[in-house]
Amino acid sequence: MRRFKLVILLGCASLLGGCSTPFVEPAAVTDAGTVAGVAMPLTVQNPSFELPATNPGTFITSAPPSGWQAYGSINNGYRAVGVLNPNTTTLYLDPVPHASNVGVVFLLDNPMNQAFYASTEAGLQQTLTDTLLPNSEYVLSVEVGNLNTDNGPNNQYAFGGFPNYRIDLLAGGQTLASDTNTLRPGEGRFLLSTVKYVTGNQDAQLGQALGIRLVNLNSSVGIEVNFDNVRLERTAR
Ligand SMILES: [Ca+2]
Ligand SMILES: [Ca+2]
Repeated sequence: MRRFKLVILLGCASLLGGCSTPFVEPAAVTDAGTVAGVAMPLTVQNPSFELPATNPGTFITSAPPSGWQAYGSINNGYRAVGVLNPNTTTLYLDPVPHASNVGVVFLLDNPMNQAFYASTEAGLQQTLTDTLLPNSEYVLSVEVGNLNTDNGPNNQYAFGGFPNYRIDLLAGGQTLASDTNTLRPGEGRFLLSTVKYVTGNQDAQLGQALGIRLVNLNSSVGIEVNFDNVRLERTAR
């Protein structure tokens, strides 16, 4: 393949007359060392739920994924969090949004009646090392998945339907902003949720640790919500 070199002509090259020195305003550097107007990713532990690794067509729900904690009533039995690798299965029509695994929040309140739900929300959460800074825009992005019913011979769970979800951006344990179930991914599909929050100089939670919470609302027939590719960016203003 041939490579073309892009030549950028700087300075005065106008044939139409008039020649001036281009002026570029220097970017403002904030107190945190970031450049105003440029989105900077913040560190999220295990944002793609690839830890622990699990083989295609298998899941691990004996403990929260590395870097995440259980939120709400979780017993790692019929109310469980963990990871799933849906590759080689029919659980998803869409590809996994990032790498191999997705995060799992599985809430089955009555194994004898899988259409029953108790509306007791639960999920995954983590506290970040970054703290809430003034004069900043935060954008939290998460892929939300609606697990399909597996028609395989070993399927024992009725994954049809969707139990609804919420995604919270936190600081100091307080909710700053949420996406409360604004999206409805189809069966076997993922959709991208975005949560934004803008700080000024006076926000009560300034200086407190940021947090992310991924919730299965457990408020409709469907048992499981999956999450993937969690990203949080800060743009200084
Ligand atoms: Ca992943
Ligand atoms: Ca479903």
